[in-house]
Amino acid sequence: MSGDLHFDVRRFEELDSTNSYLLDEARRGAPAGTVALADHQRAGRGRLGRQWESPPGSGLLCSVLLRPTLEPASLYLVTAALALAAVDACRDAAGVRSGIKWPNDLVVGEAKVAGVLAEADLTAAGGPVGSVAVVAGIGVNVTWPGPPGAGGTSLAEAAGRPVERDRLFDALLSALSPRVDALDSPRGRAGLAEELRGRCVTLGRDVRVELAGRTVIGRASGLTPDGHLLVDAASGTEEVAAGDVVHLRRNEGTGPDR
Ligand code: BT5
Repeated sequence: MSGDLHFDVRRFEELDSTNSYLLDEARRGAPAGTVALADHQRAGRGRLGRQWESPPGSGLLCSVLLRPTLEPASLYLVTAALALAAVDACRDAAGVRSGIKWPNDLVVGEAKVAGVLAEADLTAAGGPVGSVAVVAGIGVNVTWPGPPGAGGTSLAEAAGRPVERDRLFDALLSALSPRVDALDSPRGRAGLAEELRGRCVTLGRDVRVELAGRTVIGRASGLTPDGHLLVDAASGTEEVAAGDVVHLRRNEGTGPDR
């Protein structure tokens, strides 16, 4: 992908999911930079078949098709690029300070204000040789704080004032553009990884991670070059490739303060 990515924005009142729409378009050869924006999704999705809920008009729901030349181990940087752009956009368009909760949430304090879902299609042709089609989607709660019990918040709630969705969207694309360019060079990727470390609020926290069949509790101490979370547990350092993380309060599940 070259340094002059052009965003072609397609706006919809309703789609099943902006991610599934763009994955279909990717298979038909749509170019990098194609963007889908929807007021409402009938079947917005999160990771592992979970749902992303957002009443019509209440959130920013969009996805971007990228075709970076990346090793599979670096694909997490696509999620990082969009999440980092969203942190900037929340600051620039709403004055809200957010951070990235590993692996794919934007949080304000402990409350989830957005979620990112990047999906690759290794078979979709149409990009440069060696490139992979990746659809990166984000749902940002603008006026609705998310489903009851999910621990979410909205940008308007966090800002204490109304937030314009279009302004947020423009800020997101502006902040995304240089990070998309960064994906294609080793130096750019190193920069993104570094930036992610700086914005990842999970690092340094005591966490509980639910894995298939077991729970890891310890202090999140770092990210590996392929984006896995390192957790210093009583039994040694664990490398977590994927999972749901809970940030623990002090004294909750890890014994005395360290
Ligand atoms: C995510 O998944 O957080 C990724 C969400 C990505 C959504 C965008 S919207 C545009 C694009 N098109 C799509 O179809 N998807 C992307 P995960 O980490 O699995 O979190 C999902 C969980 O978050 C759910 O199981 C709920 O508990 C919770 N949740 C659902 N809707 C929420 C909301 N609006 N605010 C806060 N939490 C929510």
